[in-house]
Amino acid sequence: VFDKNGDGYIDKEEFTFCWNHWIKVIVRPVSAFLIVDVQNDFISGTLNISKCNAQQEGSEVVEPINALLESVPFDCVFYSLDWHPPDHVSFIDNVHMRELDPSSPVSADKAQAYDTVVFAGPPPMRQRLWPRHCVQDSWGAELHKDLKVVDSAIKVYKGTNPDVDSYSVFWDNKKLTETSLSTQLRMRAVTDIYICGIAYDVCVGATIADALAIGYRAVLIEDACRGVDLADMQRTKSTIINNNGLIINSEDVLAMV
Ligand code: VGL
Ligand code: ZN
Repeated sequence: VFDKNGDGYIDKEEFTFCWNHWIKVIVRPVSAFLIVDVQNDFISGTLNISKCNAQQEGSEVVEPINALLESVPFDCVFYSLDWHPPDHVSFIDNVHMRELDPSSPVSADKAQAYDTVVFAGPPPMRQRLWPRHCVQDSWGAELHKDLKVVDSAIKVYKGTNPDVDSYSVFWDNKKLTETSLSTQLRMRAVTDIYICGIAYDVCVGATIADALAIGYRAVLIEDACRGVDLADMQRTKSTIINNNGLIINSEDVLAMV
């Protein structure tokens, strides 16, 4: 690599040139673009993240995601959907359906949305409670109407087990069951996963953590993410960096084309 300024760094233009004409040819990366949970309930429905602590506007992810889908030749494109049955364990209005463990910090009668409780085991299970959201086949579970869905889209449904929540698109929170994602990625020999969507500090964060643990080159497209809680988003970012994930913006991906 050239380092034409002689300062020990190569600039973005040089890197893009090297990547396209040389590095990519040798390394032969296979890319997947994974768009996490860009669903109505998180944007303008029952779990509207603009009403949460970070007060972020979920619909703002649509524009950068559509721009990437239009210009970047990803080898495959995945859309995950939070897809809960009506009796799902994460819904605040279902908290009386299951027994709580004595160690639960809040009782069922006092529990409110966004509290964390502990359900009885074995083993006891910590669970954050959310408003009822993304119920299977409801409007709230649909992808945002302006999100481009490519012809080759591969949809991955998660959170379908009533008794276990599922933040990562790879695994449920107890690691009992894998979604179809890993098999699909292996079938296509994917090496690099570009991840974005909602919520940065919940499902996006859990998914990129699993991708890195499995050994993928994982890239978070930060300007195409919106989150629930600013402190949690900062923690998610640090975890990604500490585990050798990359954090970039959509314009950086567009500049690689
Ligand atoms: C999510 C809370 C509950 C997410 C899903 O997609 O980030 N957050 N269920
Ligand atoms: Zn959910």
